[in-house]
Amino acid sequence: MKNTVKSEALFSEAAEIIPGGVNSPVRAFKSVGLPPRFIKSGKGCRIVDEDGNEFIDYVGSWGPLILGHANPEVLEALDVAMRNGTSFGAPTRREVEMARAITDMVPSVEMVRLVNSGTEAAMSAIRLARGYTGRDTIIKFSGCYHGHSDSLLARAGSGAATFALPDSLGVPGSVVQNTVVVPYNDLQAVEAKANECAGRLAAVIVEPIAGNMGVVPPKDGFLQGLRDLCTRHEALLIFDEVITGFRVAAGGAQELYGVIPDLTCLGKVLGGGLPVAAFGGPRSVMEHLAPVGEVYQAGTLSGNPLAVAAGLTTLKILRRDDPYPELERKAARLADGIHEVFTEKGVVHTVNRVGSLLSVFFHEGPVTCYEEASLADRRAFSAFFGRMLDNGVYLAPSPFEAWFVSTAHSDRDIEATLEAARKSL
Ligand code: KE4
Repeated sequence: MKNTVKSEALFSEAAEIIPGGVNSPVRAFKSVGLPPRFIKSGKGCRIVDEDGNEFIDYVGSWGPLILGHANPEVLEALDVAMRNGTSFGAPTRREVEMARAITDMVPSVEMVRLVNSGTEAAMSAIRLARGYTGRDTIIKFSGCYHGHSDSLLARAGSGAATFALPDSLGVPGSVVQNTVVVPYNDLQAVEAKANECAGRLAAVIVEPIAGNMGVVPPKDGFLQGLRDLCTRHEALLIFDEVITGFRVAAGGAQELYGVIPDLTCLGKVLGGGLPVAAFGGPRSVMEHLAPVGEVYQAGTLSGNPLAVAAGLTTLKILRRDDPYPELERKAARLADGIHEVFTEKGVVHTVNRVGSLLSVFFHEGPVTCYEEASLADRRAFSAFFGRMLDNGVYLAPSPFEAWFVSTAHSDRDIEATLEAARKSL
């Protein structure tokens, strides 16, 4: 058991003045039943907590740090940018460069609007889709998370009911009655609901590779099926690529699978660890946004010069170095090694992986939707998580999250992780 004195003292002080002691619930380690570690610093693929414990980090700020912590080029870009001021509330050259980089890299994006979080990106994309189509109903998938805007905090309604139920207190039933929730990877279910909503369907929003129920890849034909369905219904297909964008390929899942959505939400890697997110698509749709069109959306710090400097440098490095083959090789080694160790120890498990995104389920599998992911053994996961922490590996503190491999994870780090897994099991 590592020394956690300072983290625990900070946690009890924080809990008096910040709800749950954290500024985002998943950080509280509630689902693993441990006090969270307060992180002091990060460098490369490693982080150090307030008690001086060092960990190999697979959270990477929940996805943004594809280049690892404190990447020297990103820090240099921030240093230069901040000396010219931190924010103007006016257009800047760098925002044009960022928009150009996004439209060059993401196949479906001709025009893009920067925002500050994935929540804003998804919320705004939904409003744009409703404004563009003049329709209200949206379809989302159980186990997919698109941030915490009201109409997306919805869970499947009971039985055959078409409308969804709120997935949080404070969300009026009236708001989510235009949201339909269906199981991921179930094309028949989507077809049936879409036919029920015919003429009222504004959009289908999907994580093209699910990352919020653990990693769940799309079944063959699922994404293309959604594409065809939306075209038939004259509804917009929205890919929430906040996790997958620039992560599984330079052009995200839409490049990897060759399926073109109408709108794309981006974030995480886009900001390189600072708050940048975005949504974009064809000019014909995006021009419905204020101040050109009638769909309102705004943000004081959208396109912030420091955040954009970090994000733009991250994108430039990804385009210059093309790290994807290396990320694939290292993440494959990690996934295969985990499979070997779990099999050696006789522990029931399934490993799902796409590129440098992976998850381990304490479940025999296959895991193709939330209903299956939720059958995994949470106690076993919690025990494994705690032992890995003791053995110097910092995993996402939830069985419904992804492990992220970065360019900063060396082969030695991967082997050390596998050794830690062997000891932990
Ligand atoms: P943010 O508002 O947290 O920046 O992004 C929301 C969001 C949108 N879309 C997808 C696919 C996402 O994964 C997220 C946020 N992901 C969570 C965990 N996977 C971030 C961690 C947290 O909530 O603290």
